[in-house]
Amino acid sequence: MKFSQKLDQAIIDNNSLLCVGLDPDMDKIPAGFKAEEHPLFEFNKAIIDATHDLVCAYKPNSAFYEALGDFGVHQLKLTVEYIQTYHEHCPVILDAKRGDIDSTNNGYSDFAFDYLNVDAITLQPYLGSEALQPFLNHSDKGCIILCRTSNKGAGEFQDLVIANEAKQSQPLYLEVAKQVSTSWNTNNNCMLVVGATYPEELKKIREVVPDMFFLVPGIGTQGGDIEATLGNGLRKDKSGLIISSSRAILYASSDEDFAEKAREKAMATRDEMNKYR
Ligand code: OMP
Repeated sequence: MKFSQKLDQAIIDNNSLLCVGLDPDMDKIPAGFKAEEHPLFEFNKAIIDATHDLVCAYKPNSAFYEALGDFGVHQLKLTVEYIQTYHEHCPVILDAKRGDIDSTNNGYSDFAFDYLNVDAITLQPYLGSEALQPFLNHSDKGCIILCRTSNKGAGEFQDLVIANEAKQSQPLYLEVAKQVSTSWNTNNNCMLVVGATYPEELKKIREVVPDMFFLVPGIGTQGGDIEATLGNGLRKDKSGLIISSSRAILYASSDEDFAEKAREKAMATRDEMNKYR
């Protein structure tokens, strides 16, 4: 099934726009896991089992697995396999923010789509659409392009005012939004990353891109506001957002009740989102 269909179905089935970020950190997971053969995987498994009926997607960030070398990457693979075997309805987004010249991107896309078999990947747009073709050509997979990121320094380049081909001036992030939503999206498989920490920018992007899905990280630990995110980012059909939270859910408790508390936090977050839909 195409990523976009799987996503739409999960949103309906679980009545949820919440994506749980699977960013496990050996220093933060409960101490009991450290003796396990696959500690990150076992922790993820408990989180997935506790939340699979509350989410529209899972988003493992590759960094947390790569940090541990092949030991970590193996557990990323086990995590994706687990979701696809036991909770097949949940799409998996690999957060890797890849982007290089096209021949190198072949390697990155083989890793994500053939080896891991994820449904979507995050990408950075700096090298342009020509370079990203190895990802964009996968019409069944989601290509989620950084547009306005959630970090404090996001504006350093993204806010620079540039003149486009028609000699109109606008911030770089809006030009990215326009280009991705039109010329990059010939396979109808592109989405944008827009941080919840910048609701005004989110509103502007939604104005120029009324139909596209946005992946919105930054609620929870980074302080993004759920009401403003929904108010400024929802599409007319009350969908169009994948709102992601990692630490606030994964580490809702550091004790033995961590999975129960993660479920409570995920449910409260999903329900708060639905209040504003
Ligand atoms: P929490 O702050 O713990 O919810 O984690 C946020 C997750 O979203 C991390 O995996 C980040 O790498 C990712 N992220 C951002 O925080 N900001 C962005 O602008 C983009 C992403 C992302 O692409 O998901």
